[in-house]
Amino acid sequence: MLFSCLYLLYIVLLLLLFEIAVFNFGLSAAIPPADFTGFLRPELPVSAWFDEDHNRGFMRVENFTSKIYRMWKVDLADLDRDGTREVLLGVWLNKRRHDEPEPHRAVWVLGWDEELKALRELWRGSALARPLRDFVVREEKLVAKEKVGNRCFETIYEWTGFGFTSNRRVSILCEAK
Ligand SMILES: [Ca+2]
Repeated sequence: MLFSCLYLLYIVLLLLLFEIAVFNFGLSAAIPPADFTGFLRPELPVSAWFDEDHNRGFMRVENFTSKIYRMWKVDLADLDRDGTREVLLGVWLNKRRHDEPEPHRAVWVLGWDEELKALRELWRGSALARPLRDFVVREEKLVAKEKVGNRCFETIYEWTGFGFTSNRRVSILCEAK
């Protein structure tokens, strides 16, 4: 049942993708409002659409349409401070880790490729240091909400160019969800 629902959603998204492709060729198509909008730079708007369960989706930047990701969140941060924001993509992964049932949440980083005019996957981390529950962007940094057992933490991650390193972690109250 679950799989048939997921398959149906997958097809619906593919159809959406097709509609958007048609739109690009100047034909009319109804595009639902994006679930996320932002800017890589003022002239580079980003939009993202999610399925009903918020577990799959895709992004658009200019004329580029990404593939469908098993994604649960999109945010933007200029991690390397070069003036163009990167995409922080919350994804579901099946890869096993010792401290979490699968699937689990992870964050990937996508960057805008000026030559290809496309989003490119810069970093596909299998996991951060601790089980991830959510993340936000603060001062162009990734701030992860993590949970270990019954304890919750907020960890600030710095981008190294090849991945993240965490240098500050504080205990926080666990949210109900
Ligand atoms: Ca950047």
